[in-house]
Amino acid sequence: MGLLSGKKGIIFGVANEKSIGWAIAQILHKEGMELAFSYAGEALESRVRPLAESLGSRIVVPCDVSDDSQIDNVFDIVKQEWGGLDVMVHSLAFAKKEELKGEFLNTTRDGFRIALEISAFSLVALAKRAAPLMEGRNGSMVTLSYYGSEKVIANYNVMGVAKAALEASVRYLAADLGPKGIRINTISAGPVKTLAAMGISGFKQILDVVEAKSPLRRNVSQEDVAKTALYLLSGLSSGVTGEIIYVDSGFNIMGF
Ligand code: NAD
Ligand code: IMJ
Repeated sequence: MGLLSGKKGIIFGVANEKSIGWAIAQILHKEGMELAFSYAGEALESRVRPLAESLGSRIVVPCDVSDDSQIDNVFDIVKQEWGGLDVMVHSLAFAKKEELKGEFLNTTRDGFRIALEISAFSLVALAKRAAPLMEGRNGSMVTLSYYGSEKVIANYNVMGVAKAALEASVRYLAADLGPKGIRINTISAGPVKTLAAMGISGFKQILDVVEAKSPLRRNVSQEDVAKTALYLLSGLSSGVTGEIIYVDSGFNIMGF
């Protein structure tokens, strides 16, 4: 019997086999959970569907989180197929690539709106639809953040502001969802080589600094993050909500 046998979960934010969301999906599946996947656009269907099917998932639905009708459609399907939901994973972010270089001072109105809408508001929009399906089932939700929400990291720019909004949203959502028996937490992950880290100037240097300076003297893997997600999404963390759990080799605790 797995830790999650008979439970149902939905994952938002798998793009390919390197995605943090995919590592989380695999560990949840290993513990017996039945999974549904959403993908961001037609172009990603051919990547995500085979991955989902390899875990025996029957529900694979398009969902661009900037479109309320696509979000409604996902949860309509989940309700129809499963009648309820135990777990939701929000593992997505987006800012225009021009915003992820140079000075934060140059952030545009549109760049700010898009980054915050896709990367932070989407959690609120998804939680609003997931919550009614989780009532009476001790539901749990997890989202992914990064240290750039609290300290200035070169080039992270408006994504740092979006992650600050995401982390604050988790606290406010935790307060609203707690009385319904639903928990929500953030994992603040160290840098990981995924699609979201591709082409980011100075990324290799950041990996090197973590390896040299973090207490564990190594970078974290998608599997390191997934193991903490399993804890947060299972009954092992039954008393934990509204928190930020760092999976960063301890990098964030260090001063000079
Ligand atoms: P990834 O590129 O594999 O995942 C990002 C996902 O966001 C993709 O699946 C993409 O399709 C999705 N997405 C983008 N715009 C979307 C939209 N409009 N609608 C729906 N989905 C959309 O990269 P990843 O590193 O696995 O990122 C997952 C999460 O982890 C993100 O929140 C990211 O900020 C966070 N994170 C990543 C790192 C890192 O170094 N890779 C570190 C800390 C936190
Ligand atoms: C992203 C940009 C700048 C510095 C960065 C990152 N560092 C790390 C990341 C140091 C670790 C990765 N990260 C934590 C993210 O949240 C990435 C989000 C992201 C990445 C892209 C790249 C491609 C694109 N838009 C993006 N939007 C968000 O066009």
